[in-house]
Amino acid sequence: MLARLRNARSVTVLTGAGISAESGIPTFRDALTGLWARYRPEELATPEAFARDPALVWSWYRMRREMVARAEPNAGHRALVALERRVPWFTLITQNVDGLHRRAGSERVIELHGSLGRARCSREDTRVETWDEPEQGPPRCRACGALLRPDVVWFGEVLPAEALQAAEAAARDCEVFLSVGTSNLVEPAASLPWRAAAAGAEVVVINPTMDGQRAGARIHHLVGPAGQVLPQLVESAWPGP
Ligand code: BV8
Repeated sequence: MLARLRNARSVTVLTGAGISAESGIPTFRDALTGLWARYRPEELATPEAFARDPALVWSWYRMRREMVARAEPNAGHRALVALERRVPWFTLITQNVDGLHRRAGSERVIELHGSLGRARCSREDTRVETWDEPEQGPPRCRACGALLRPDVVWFGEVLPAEALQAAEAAARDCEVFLSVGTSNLVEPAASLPWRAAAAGAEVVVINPTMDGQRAGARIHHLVGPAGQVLPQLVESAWPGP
């Protein structure tokens, strides 16, 4: 498999919550703990949940934002920064909203599902980078007074068209596609690896478990945590100077 990857010049990577697991961020489907134990993420990450109880949904995102602020990128994030600097055509597509790829130094990042670090007006859709955190419930838009909401894509919401088109093109046009730390359950991101394989790319799936992962021609599985497997793979297939 390595021979086919060695020195490939166009690489696309898709990451999911698993790449941040070794930074101490629970994955999306890890059972929520503490006061969140009684909720399922799919129930909270929806426009209906925010309409029903904006204070509850906003405090879930505030808790996650505070958790991410205490976390650091790990060796898996850093290996992708090194890879970006070693191949001429590189695209990193992430489903994650924790911003750890950019904090690690990745530049060409497509945030398919938005970012915890930003908010947007629930009426005007204008993006907001900073806000005064109220004691209770979401802050309000300084321009129109409507509630601010997290700048993420909820279940049932369409993905930003430009980001999705760029991600689909990067899956179609690459020689190698790495799928790292995702259960591949959430569409339309979940189809990207198989679109790459159908277009002729070598696909490498990196995950400690291969439950639910597809097999097939040109699809290779590397079983293990991203923080260990990714640095080894990058150094073997795209050795540094
Ligand atoms: C849409 C932001 C049009 C919010 C998220 C087609 C078929 C079926 C369903 C649908 C479909 N089209 C649309 C849907 C509905 C829905 C969907 O896919 N539902 C699923 C549950 C079936 N999709 C949508 O609604 C999307 N919108 O398509 O609009 C439309 C709308 C309605 C109907 C039709 C069309 C919007 C989806 C975006 C949702 N927002 N996040 C927030 O974060 O709060 S998705 C959320 O799940 C996160 O972003 C997360 O990244 C993502 C995917 O989860 P994973 O990242 O894979 O995380 P998970 O916990 O599942 O897995 C972790 C993996 O890591 C595991 O495999 C584990 O083994 C591994 N791991 C653990 N440790 C490590 C590790 N790997 C490596 N190293 C380790 N150390």
